Amino acid sequence: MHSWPASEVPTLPGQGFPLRIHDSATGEVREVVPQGGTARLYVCGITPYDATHLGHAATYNAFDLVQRVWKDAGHEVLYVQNVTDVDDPLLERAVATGQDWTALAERETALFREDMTALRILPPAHYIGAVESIPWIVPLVKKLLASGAAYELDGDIYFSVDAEPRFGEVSGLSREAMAGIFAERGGDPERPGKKHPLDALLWLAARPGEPAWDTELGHGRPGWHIECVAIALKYLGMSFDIQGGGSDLSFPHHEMGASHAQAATGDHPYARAYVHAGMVALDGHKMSKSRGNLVFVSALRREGVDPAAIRLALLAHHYRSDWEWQQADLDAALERLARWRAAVSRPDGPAAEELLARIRTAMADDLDAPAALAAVDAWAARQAETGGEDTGAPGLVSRAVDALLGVAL
Ligand code: 5CA
Ligand code: ZN
Repeated sequence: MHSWPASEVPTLPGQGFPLRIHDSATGEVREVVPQGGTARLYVCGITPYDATHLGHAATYNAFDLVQRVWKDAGHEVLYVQNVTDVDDPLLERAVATGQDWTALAERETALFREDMTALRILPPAHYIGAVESIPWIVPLVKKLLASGAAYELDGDIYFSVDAEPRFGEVSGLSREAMAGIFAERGGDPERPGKKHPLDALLWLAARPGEPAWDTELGHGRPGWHIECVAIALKYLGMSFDIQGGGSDLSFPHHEMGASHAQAATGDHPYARAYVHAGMVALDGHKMSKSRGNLVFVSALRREGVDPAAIRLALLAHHYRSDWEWQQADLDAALERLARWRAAVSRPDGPAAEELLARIRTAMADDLDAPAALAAVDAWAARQAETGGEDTGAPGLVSRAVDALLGVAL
């Protein structure tokens, strides 16, 4: 499916630093230096049954920063994202609201693109739906069946977690901890006949009233994890640099994805780093479509809120922290935006180059956006005092804030 338009990324003098980022698999912040110039990034996309909320926006903002740091360090970025345009929650919402599931998915995906464009989130080069990826899913599942890593149960096909000795390396969870959250996150540990309670669905035989496709695996539809694996392997191949998403995807989704891919290819690792953004909450609970405690990006935009302020509100929290959205976040961001805009309307002054270095240092250090914001704040305060001294290189700060933080001043 089509992606969304890219906002231009201004070029900056000199070069940024290599990205150091937290990898869930090792639990460490370490350098992830793309091999061969092109950085390869896969970020899990939305399940389009509801509009983009601020939790989604925070997660996509985090991985947008990854792209910006890599570009600034001189890398090309090959970025791929999926749309889970057929899955249980989408089908359930369509039935509950009397809508056609394809129309629902198309409408919400279109709204997501608009929100991403407004927030200046750089688009993926390949934006791929689950339905589109069925032709690549089928041979992958066949391969897993042939090698004994998958098995059939009443027409459905499961991945056998015992087939991949490294199962558990992404999330680092114990089997007990996994058992506790598997069911909450789409798993079916209780189903009789499974070889292991944690085995995950690769293929679902057609259920009455649900969409299904005729394939060599029978009449049915794909499971969730294999969708992302098929898309990532098609466009990025094994050992791509970063598999990204919110922390709720660490297990089972990214754990299963790594195991599916490693079992299917015999190669390791699936991704060189697994990076997870924190959860944004509202009223004491993680914002979630199922709970309905949501603030929509599109609703804020309709109220006339400048998307640059929404983005600044997100940037004020470190991408790995869990935090709760408050109106005060937006008020502070609007005030900061006004302050920065006033500051860049004057000549940059001699401290602009130093500020660029400080933003670069902060962002390359596990995407420390709050530190970058503090550096710009300090510079803006000095501007307000000195009135800005004309050093003949205007616009560096606004270009740096745009290129590295995605905020247009
Ligand atoms: N389609 C799957 C991934 S393949 C999915 O998880 N879709 S989603 O619409 O539920 O979430 C899309 C992305 O937003 C995921 O990376 C998810 O981790 C992230 N996300 C969901 N809720 C929140 C939240 N409250 N805070 C931060 N990120 C969130
Ligand atoms: Zn995914």
